Amino acid sequence: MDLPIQRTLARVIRQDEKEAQVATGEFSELMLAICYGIKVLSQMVQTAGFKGLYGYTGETNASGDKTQKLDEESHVVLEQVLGSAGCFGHMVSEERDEVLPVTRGSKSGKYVVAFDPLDGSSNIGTNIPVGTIFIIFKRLGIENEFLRPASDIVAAGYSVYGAQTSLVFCAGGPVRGFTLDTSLGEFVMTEPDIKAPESGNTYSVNEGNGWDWEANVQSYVNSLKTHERGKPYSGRYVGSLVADFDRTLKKGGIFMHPATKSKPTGKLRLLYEAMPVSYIAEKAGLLTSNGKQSILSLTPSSIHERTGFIVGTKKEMEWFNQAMAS
Ligand code: AHM
Ligand code: MG
Repeated sequence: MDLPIQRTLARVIRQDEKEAQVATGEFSELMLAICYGIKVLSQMVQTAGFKGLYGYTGETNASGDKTQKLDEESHVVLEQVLGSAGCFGHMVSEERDEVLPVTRGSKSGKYVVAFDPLDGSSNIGTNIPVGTIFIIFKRLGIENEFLRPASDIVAAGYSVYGAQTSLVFCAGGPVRGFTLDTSLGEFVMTEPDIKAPESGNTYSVNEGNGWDWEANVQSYVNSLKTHERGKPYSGRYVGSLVADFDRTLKKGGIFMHPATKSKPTGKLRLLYEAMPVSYIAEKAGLLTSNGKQSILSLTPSSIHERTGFIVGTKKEMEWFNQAMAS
């Protein structure tokens, strides 16, 4: 019997930190705190139906979306778990307008974290995957702690609460994939070094917005659905970034949530949605874009800034970039 103690999350994180020769133990603490929060959220998502956690709170969040009870509860869990971990000096959440100071920790945290506590809100209550996204920077003690270039990212990751709870993260080294063993409450590494394929056969976009796309986006998507580029692509769209991204990472193809004529700044949030998944994407060999340039070449100018977001395997992204240039 293969008992995977060497592949439990705590072991992998500590080993990675040792190998990176920056072993202060602090980074391990921080990742373990995030993973604990993700386990709590996984349990919460699974039991939300009979705990009365579906429905709206009556409030609107920083991005102008109607807040659902599960969005709010997920924020509260992460604020509490990460705030008391002692690693984080400040936090940003999709569910709060302002940067959150951390007052609970006993030490002054050396890192800052931004997160989308529950991504895919429109799918809550329908048994379709949702997830959590996070991005971590070193704390500099400057005023705009979160308006930083991608070169400052220390780690980023996301979880998917679906048929299984999975966690994918990268802390500068390989992109690691873990699966939650619910019987033990332990994340076990199932993919030590995720590498995206070079191409795929699915395209993923909310076609309900097609009327509002720029002409070059329209003709690019049409080209994937016809024989123009070979065999027509299959459509796959979940409507939860974490799930659509996870499929693109592992099976290839292209996912798009482009800016539109009526929403030229796009929908997804740069700091805690597009940037963290782009960090993982580019480490695993995918390419990203906001429609003009790569996501990792952008620096957020405000914490809730929106962006068009396109990510995909090399072949499909080269075609996309050619279509945008024409
Ligand atoms: P959320 O953070 O409020 O859940 O919004 C982000 C979500 C993403 O998960 C997903 O890619 C996108 O919104 C779907 O948008 P749409 O419903 O417009 O297709
Ligand atoms: Mg989101």
